[in-house]
Amino acid sequence: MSETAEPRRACPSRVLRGVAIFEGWLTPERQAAMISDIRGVVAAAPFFQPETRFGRKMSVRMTSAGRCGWVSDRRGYRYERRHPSGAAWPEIPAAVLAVWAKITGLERDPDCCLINYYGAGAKMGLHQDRDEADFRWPVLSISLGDSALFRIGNVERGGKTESVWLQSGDVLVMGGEARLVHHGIDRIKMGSSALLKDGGRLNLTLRVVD
Ligand SMILES: O=C(O)CCC(=O)C(=O)O
Ligand SMILES: [Mn+2]
Repeated sequence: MSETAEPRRACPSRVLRGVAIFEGWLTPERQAAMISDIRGVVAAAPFFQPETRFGRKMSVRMTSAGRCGWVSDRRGYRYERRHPSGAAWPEIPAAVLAVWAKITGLERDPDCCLINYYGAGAKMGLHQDRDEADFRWPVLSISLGDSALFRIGNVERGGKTESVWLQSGDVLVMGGEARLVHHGIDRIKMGSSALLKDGGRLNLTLRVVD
């Protein structure tokens, strides 16, 4: 029997501009269990509303789990070892790490699970994820709750873009050639899912940071 060094990765149901989408990866039961895990994280590390370096409030609310968390304020974007309250970030829930391991096939766990909450009117402009040290590691994101219109551009700035609706339970991976692709969330279809009691969307973004 031959051994291969290639990790065993799962197969996406759709690939758009190199971005792999695993539609309906999480069953409704696993989504509900994950929401309760995330409630535990948020109880220890409450959501905060980040500001850009120019002092503009972002429309999403954020918190993190893991060895470090992503923050943004007038000092700029960066990873920090502690929540703005000074508390350590809670651990990344095991069920979230299991999605990373199964889909990426990697043995190394991510350092950060950024948790974004989108309420009515929240969105995220086109950007690249580039605050990490090594872009050979993929970025994996999980969608929970109301559907979101995800826009995918190019690695370079500008050019044509394409959009896809992400539904609750979908998982998306930006890796390889698509690791530095520009992406953003244009809008949320409020009320499209009953998963979150008060509506809106949670996005969990897993990254290896250093
Ligand atoms: O909400 C999403 O699906 C994307 C979030 C994102 O791109 C980020 O936090 O960097
Ligand atoms: Mn991003």
